[in-house]
Amino acid sequence: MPGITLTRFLIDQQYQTQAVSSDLRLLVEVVARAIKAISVNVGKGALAGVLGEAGTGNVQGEAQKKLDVIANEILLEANEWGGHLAAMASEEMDDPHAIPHRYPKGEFLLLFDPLDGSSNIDVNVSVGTIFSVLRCPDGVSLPTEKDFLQPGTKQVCAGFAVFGPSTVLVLTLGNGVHAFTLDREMGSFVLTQANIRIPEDTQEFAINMSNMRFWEPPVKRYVDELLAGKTGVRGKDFNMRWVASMVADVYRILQRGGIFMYPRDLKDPKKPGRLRLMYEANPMAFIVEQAGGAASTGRERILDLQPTELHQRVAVVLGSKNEVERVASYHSA
Ligand code: AFP
Repeated sequence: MPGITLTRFLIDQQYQTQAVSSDLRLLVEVVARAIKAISVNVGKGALAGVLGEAGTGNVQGEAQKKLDVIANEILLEANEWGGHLAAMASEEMDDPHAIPHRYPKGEFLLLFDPLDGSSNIDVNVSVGTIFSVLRCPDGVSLPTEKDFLQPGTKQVCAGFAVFGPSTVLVLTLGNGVHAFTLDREMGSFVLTQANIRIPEDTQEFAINMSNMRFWEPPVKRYVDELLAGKTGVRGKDFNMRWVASMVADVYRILQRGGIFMYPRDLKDPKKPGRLRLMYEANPMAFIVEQAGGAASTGRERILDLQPTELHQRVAVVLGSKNEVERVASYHSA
């Protein structure tokens, strides 16, 4: 029995729920096709000369990798002619990308981190793509930055791809989280997990320990308790993972539970965190909550935040519900 392809799944969703319009279905199909193209480029690695620096910088002031630029271009080109978008925004671009006048426009705003985990590209560790979908405000034909500044609760769809041993697309349309694995021979994504649930408890945490001296006291307390293991107040041992590709850490948490933390730290007091709210934290928070987990800054629910800037950063604590709630309780203690 052939597996259910992404196309079949989306058509089923469209007829079963009103949440998936034909334009939203088209959007997901187009993004999935772009993700396949990015996967091909990532998979070629050194053979295609796509490793290393691009020699340019992005709005974050970070040196861009060649694959950052390639992935960004693939997503822009794939999405600008289909008539499903009003505009796009990317980690790699200062300002929103308007749909060229020669193309029809649609009702959605697409935001993405085209290649998450760039620092892992040259060492052949899993990287990925993260995307978020909002509705364009009514009556806005030329969206500007302010039209993107909607809280995460307004997302109609979110997803990410992990380019690992297999290429997996994780998707939520607001009614559960589902994973699709790329069948490279057929060239199609096939449903491999439906209605993923994150265990409410865990014994695995993910954080960049090298920042320990910069953490705020509630985070320091929480991690010290994990490290104390069964000899401490938690009464059980914990394991640690840190891939430095959020897509890989979140995918693992969807599979077996865990807590991922990139908390506010004092390394750069001007920055409230490292990760970007609009195209990293919000889509991942939507997915994690849809899978029964929780996503907080430590002080408030990520999805409730009212954005003030397109590229603003935020502290992130997400994953197994009971652990995220414990961290939040330490912040309010
Ligand atoms: P890059 O895309 O610049 O590699 O950043 C990846 C990331 O945004 C996220 O995917 C990781 O969880 C986190 O940063 C890794 O941060 P550190 O390099 O400080 O560990």
